[in-house]
Amino acid sequence: MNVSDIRKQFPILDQEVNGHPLVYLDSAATSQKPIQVIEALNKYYREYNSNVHRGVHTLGTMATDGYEGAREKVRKFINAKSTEEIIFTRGTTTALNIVAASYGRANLQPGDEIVITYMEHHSNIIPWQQVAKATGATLKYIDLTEDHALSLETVKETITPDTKIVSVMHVSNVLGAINPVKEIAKIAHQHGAIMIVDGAQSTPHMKVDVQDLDCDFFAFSGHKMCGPTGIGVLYGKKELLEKMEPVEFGGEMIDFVNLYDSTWKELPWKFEGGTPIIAGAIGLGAAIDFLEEVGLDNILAHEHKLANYALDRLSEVEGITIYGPKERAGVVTFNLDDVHPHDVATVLDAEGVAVRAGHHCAQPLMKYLNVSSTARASFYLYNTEEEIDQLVSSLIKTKEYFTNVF
Ligand code: 7TS
Repeated sequence: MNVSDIRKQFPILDQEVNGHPLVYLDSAATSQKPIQVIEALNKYYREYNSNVHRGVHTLGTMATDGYEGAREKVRKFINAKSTEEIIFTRGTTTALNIVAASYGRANLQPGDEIVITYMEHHSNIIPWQQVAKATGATLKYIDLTEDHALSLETVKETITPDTKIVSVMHVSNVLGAINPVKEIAKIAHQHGAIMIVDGAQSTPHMKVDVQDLDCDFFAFSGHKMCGPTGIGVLYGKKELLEKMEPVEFGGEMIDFVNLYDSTWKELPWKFEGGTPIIAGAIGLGAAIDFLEEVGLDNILAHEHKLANYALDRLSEVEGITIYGPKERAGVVTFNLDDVHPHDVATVLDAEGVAVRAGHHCAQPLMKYLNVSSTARASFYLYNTEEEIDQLVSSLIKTKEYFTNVF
């Protein structure tokens, strides 16, 4: 993989921020977009913008082909059996909310358990809190190991015959931990529970095969994998989706509408009420083409190298605490002694280095780690070791600045 060729395909990277070359280390929040994706959106709006599934006119047919063609690209990308199992949503958050609101409310009752982990993103916590409150089910957390990973022993201790739903992130957006979701799915199924995977941080970086994982639902966002904002995917096994009620009602998702009741379209459209996210889906299709051309195995290997390099180099910074396991995806979360993470991010920004500071939408994890917030550098296929060197030298400056001034 030639990173300098890849960088040329991301026009946004070629700029200065605050008088320094931009070092973008915030791809876990959202990735940058290659020309191919920008061009696909441009082409759609310039040449065949139209609504889908209704008109018989030429542009309408082209838009429908683009939208449904993107669904097939997604199906292949995650190796689902059928496009009936691919529902376009606004993102991971919406996808997880659909499962909680539809499957959760219909299948849970008092005494049932929902099992998640302490490292989850808010979008894989709050929908379950809400469904637990509505149904009387109990929400339980799988504990973490000393180095902030999951152990299958603890998973086995937490999941019981009362567990009906297990929902776990594939890769942590804070710790970089890569969770053994295939093994967890096996344990969930042995207890008669379903397995949901939050794939927001895995699909951009590694090959995902939903049949191999044998998960029942899998959620992800386009904007973290070189695609546009506002598009994401809910994969669900057909036999489960068929039994579920839609959560949004209106145009597009109906078959017949009578005065007092209506019937729904077949899968996947019954879950896609209203004019769908046409441009977003077409952009996501272009992002998938791009990622497959580069090769997900190459992307993973590159990020693995960057993560190891970053762990080595960052450990040279005096007073740094790094969170998460050694074996990790391209995410490094840290704190510098006595310097607030927002101050770290502000000083780094003055040097052109973009990192995220805050609770990373994981307040229960922050509490677990006994911190209020952290700084986080996250890497993608376009990042380089030189950028990590820049991060480290800017951090050393930050540390010196705050040691001298305060
Ligand atoms: N799950 C995980 C693991 C995430 O990292 C995120 C977003 C989401 C769900 C929600 O995705 P959305 O596209 O629906 O918003 N994570 C982050 C982050 O780490 N920084 O900003 C957004």
